[in-house]
Amino acid sequence: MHYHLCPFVADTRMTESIAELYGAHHRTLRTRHSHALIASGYDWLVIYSGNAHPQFLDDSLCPFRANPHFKTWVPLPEHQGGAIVVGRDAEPRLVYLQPEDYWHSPPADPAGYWTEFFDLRTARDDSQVISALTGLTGKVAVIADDTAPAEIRSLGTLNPAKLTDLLHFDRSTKTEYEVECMRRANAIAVRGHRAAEAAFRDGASEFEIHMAYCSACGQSPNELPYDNIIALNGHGAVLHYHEYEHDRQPPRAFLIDAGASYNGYAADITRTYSAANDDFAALIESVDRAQQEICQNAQPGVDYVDLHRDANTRLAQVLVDHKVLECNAETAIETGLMATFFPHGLGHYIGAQVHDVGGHQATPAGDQRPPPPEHPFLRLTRTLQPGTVCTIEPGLYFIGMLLDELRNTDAGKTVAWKRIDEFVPFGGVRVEDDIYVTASGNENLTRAAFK
Ligand SMILES: [Mn+2]
Repeated sequence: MHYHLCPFVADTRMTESIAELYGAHHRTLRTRHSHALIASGYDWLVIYSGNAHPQFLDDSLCPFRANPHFKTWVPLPEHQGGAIVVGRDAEPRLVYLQPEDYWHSPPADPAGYWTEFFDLRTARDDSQVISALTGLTGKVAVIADDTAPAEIRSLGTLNPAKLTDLLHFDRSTKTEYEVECMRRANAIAVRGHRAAEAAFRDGASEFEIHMAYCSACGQSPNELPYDNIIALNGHGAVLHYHEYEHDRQPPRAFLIDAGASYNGYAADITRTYSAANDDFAALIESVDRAQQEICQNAQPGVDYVDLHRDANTRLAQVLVDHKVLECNAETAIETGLMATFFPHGLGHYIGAQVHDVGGHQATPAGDQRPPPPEHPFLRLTRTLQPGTVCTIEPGLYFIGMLLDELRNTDAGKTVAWKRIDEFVPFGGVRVEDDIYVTASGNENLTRAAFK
């Protein structure tokens, strides 16, 4: 068996010009940053892109992902050592690090639709980056991680919450440019998902499926927004399964949680397949139907916590319908039984980060709305607003550790344990789409890409 390289070809449906959308995006960012600087009492903000962390006792580097604040300004998700300077009312400055180096290939000259929006300064080394950032008069804030040189971290107040809270709150409303980037990321990821399903049905190993996915997307594992979950059979019960087993197994079930990136924006998609037309296939179909109904209900003005509770009830009903539970759905909710089968949140914000910031942030000032105590893993507790992009990812799992805890409890008496034994070898089901909430409803970015 051999999986062919399938080069990524731009989709002709992607007609909307990213260049045109970028201009409006840039103006929105300038307005947001200007307001945030004034409200938090700063004159300037320095955003450092970051550097790859070195490996312990080695000169090799860990995979790099740029500061999300940096890549919302510029489509340079791999640019290291550079910075952006934003003022209250000045053209943003981009300090672009282009070292003279024969060990590594230096970044190409900055080019493209976005460059005209910046006062561009090229630096050849860290000291030139530092000089291009010094001499700012007034109060300076810096957004940087610990890979930034000390001279940059000390240019002003480091990561002041008053400023970052405002920016993080704003980021939950996506610009048209950002949504289009996520549409494209979804289109790329879907190519991978199709190739992965075909490889699964051919009996490929997890490792082979992973490689087929990356080839079809045209993205290396480091370019993907997160580590693929490629789980055959019982591995689907491990929520963050990150092994890629080389041995081929008789294909029974396949859970794949895999995304793609476009200009540093993420897609996050999960699908589950059964090899045969069996009870597990029917269970997948029921979860898929419930998931699509939940997606329909992800409307502006809807409290995401309510959406999660509703999902929990729908999933309980699926377990009743498939004769896994011998009680009704209401009882399953009351007794807390669902924490065994659906032990994670319904979803999260997505954008420049796969788990985007601000999911618990109730106000621009940074007040938090924690998840309800019975749903501690819920990453998003806000009311959906037009411009929000979030995931909807209900799941049902047969997790040995959690089932063992349930087995000898009162609630466990309402579980059909023989039925559980039948499903355990299949692992679990999760179905996940990315939803763009609009003023009038929503757009399912993932289902559109699969069409
Ligand atoms: Mn997700």
